[in-house]
Amino acid sequence: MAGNKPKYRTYNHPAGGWGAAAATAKVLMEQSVVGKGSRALLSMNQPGGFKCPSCAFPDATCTKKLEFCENGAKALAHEATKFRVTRDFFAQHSVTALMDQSDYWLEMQGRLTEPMRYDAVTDHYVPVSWDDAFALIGRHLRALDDPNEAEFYTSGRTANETAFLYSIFVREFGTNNFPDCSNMCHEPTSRGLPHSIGVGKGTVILDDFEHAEAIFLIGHNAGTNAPRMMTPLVEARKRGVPIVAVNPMPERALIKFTEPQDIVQMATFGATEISSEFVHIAIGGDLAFLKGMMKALFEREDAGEAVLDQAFIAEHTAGYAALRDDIAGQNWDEIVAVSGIAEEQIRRCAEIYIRSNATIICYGMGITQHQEGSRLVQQIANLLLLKGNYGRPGAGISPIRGHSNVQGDRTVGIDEKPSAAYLDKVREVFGFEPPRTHGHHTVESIEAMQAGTAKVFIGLGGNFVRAVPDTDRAYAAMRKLKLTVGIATKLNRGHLVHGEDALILPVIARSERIATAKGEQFVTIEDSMSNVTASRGVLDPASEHLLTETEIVCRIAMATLPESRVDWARYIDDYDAIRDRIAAVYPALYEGFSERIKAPMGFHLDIAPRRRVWNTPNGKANFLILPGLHANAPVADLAMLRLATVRSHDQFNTTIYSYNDRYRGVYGDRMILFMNADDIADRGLAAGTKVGVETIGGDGIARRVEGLTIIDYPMSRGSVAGYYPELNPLLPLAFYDRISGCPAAKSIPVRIVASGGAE
Ligand SMILES: Nc1nc2c(c(=O)[nH]1)N[C@H]1C(S)=C(S)[C@@H](COP(=O)(O)OP(=O)(O)OC[C@H]3O[C@@H](n4cnc5c(=O)[nH]c(N)nc54)[C@H](O)[C@@H]3O)O[C@H]1N2
Ligand SMILES: Nc1nc2c(c(=O)[nH]1)N[C@H]1C(S)=C(S)[C@@H](COP(=O)(O)OP(=O)(O)OC[C@H]3O[C@@H](n4cnc5c(=O)[nH]c(N)nc54)[C@H](O)[C@@H]3O)O[C@H]1N2
Ligand SMILES: [Mo]
Repeated sequence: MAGNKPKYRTYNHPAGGWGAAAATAKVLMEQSVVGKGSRALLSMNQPGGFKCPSCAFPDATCTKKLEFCENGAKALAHEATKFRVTRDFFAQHSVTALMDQSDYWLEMQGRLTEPMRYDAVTDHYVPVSWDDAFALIGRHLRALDDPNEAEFYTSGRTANETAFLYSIFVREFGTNNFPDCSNMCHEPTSRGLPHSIGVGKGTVILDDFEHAEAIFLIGHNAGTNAPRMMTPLVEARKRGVPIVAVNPMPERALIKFTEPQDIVQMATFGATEISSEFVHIAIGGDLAFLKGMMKALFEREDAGEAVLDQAFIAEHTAGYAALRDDIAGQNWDEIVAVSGIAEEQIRRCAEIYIRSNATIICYGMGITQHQEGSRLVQQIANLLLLKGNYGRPGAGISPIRGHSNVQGDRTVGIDEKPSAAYLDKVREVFGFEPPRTHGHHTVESIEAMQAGTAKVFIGLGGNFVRAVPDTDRAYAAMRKLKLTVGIATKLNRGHLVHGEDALILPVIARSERIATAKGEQFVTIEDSMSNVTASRGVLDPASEHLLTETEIVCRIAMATLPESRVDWARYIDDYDAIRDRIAAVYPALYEGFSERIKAPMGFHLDIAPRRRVWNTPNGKANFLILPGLHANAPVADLAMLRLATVRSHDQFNTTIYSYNDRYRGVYGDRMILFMNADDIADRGLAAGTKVGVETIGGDGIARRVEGLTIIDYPMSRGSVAGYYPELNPLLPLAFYDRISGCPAAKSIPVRIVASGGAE
């Protein structure tokens, strides 16, 4: 535990401001990189520099002043840290002993420095040469009866060049098993939206925020998870643009924000009010809320007002009548009961939407991580279609993605369900026959491990076992494997919950220089708004023994496929050659890649709906229906609460930077249950009490987390929240969206139990 006695208090200040500046200075000091880190920060998101390793929100360099982001600085400081995990460290600590340490402690040990192999006799990781490590992987993979017995995970920090080669290697090896962090994240966007508008990506660009007349923020916490987004939001508010925030937690930055860049605001302790309308939704209530808004629109249209864009609907869409019938079948009482929002407020939100000629709807994990995540995303698409909010400045749908290159990885081939057209292209460009049967997403890969049909797991970045649902069962599944490989910058739990053989392969990080026989190389990434930009590290690698992710992928391929058709050795050194292959496989998007990437701001990938072109089977944008008002299976249990697992202000996914969550007023503790005062009182409980939480899973498996301190917090009624990944043991693996495979990490039905046992 990081220090002092836990404290919980209300945070009354605006988000951002001096608190953010102080937090940045603190993290640079903690990681002992004040000089180095500050210099590197000056190159972050600047032309000729590297892209921030934190979130995927675009930046507006060149046109705007230096962007300041506290959480980008934390990600960088932890990457540039002076601390090191060496062979001596592994000699000192057995794997069993390391398992007893917290995720925070593991992270704080610093950067991995050389390849390590698990030695079962001593239960320690021991040094291994790179050649031996690759040979071991090659041996395991070649020994499999079927290539589908291997699972190839990718986390979204991997750059386009590496991800592309990885996807080619895995397909030449013979499988489409690509569990991916995106499977747990914005997969409902990638799989749900194409049915609606023909593309699984957002349709807005940063400029659109300057033309929007209304902005909706549904189920995401921008101040913490996409802080650079606060700049366009503050600017929009200053122009008087209404902002509607829909969230079960009144997140601080959605209420009030001080821009650290704004010298006057900083000096005067001023702040901008962010949301003009805060919709305190019940967890899982968004479907009812969205349908309520649509109902209000239809009622006004029926009353003779021209609130919908009928010309757009007639020319561009299909399914309007069916949507209208579905919405007509919902009644206001139920909409109010399920959403937890008064009819009057829903109508007010509809009014904001009606008056706006250009609306952007942004959304995050509060929408996607439900059992019907994909179809929820489609309801947002419906609402926008009703007023023609595509292909017009200031309007569109804007998923706020997670990892900095999670969208790019998908674009360049990390896809367990590849299209036939893409596979044909791979065959044409590389000359091998890629497998046609679809592979595993994240949940299916765990099922395969449980069933014993998966034997090898390779993790290109990330912390798979900590990120997935049903922690206890995931650990057991992982331990059945013959080989686990973690390609990583930092030690994490995924390296400790391992197979019979295990390797840790340390890599050069985003902020570090890549020098090859062909000179200095750069990589590219695609942000949340489909901009492709170059990223050039500026720091020296954390250790002389590190390899680039690209070299690791190429050498695994060379060790596994001696007869390969692909010129792996060439790609180790020459990233332009990789980009040429990307352009050959994706000519429509990436034609002339190596030239176009030379522009200081990179280039934008075509998003057809911006031109009102719909790449759907019927050539139209489609209104799609999710019947009823519930995006989750209903549960008949009066004691039930709906749980959302969320990120604190001091973590990056499974990486814990500290035990504080400043904007929510929590210091020194992560074993927390945020709960509404009335829900606490109803159960005869009190704030500060330690309780257990148990999932109402319906499958006879007891899932329980003990020792959570109740915090009296302005949650919506019936909704509770706590931190990811500590609460992942409560998430049943079977609760996932069937369209996308995305596990539900929100809206988990739970009940409170006295710590230690009975109700
Ligand atoms: N600093 C930092 N930045 C990050 C990350 C990080 O961990 N740290 N992670 C990155 C990644 S991979 C991702 S995917 C993004 C995640 O960014 P977010 O999408 O903001 O993710 P969460 O922290 O899960 O927060 C979800 C929000 O949804 C709300 N919510 C919960 N349930 C519901 C619901 O039923 N309805 C509605 N309307 N809202 C709900 C919660 O109160 C919370 O405000 O951030 C990325 N950026
Ligand atoms: N309960 C619950 N579970 C969730 C979520 C939730 O909201 N609630 N969110 C889900 C979401 S949105 C996501 S995206 C996943 C995240 O799942 P992952 O992407 O698997 O997890 P991370 O914590 O981002 O991975 C951190 C590790 O990545 C490695 N790493 C960091 N930088 C690099 C690099 O440059 N190269 C390489 N090779 N490795 C690097 C480090 O070793 C670090 O320990 O978790 C999901 N799980
Ligand atoms: Mo994510």
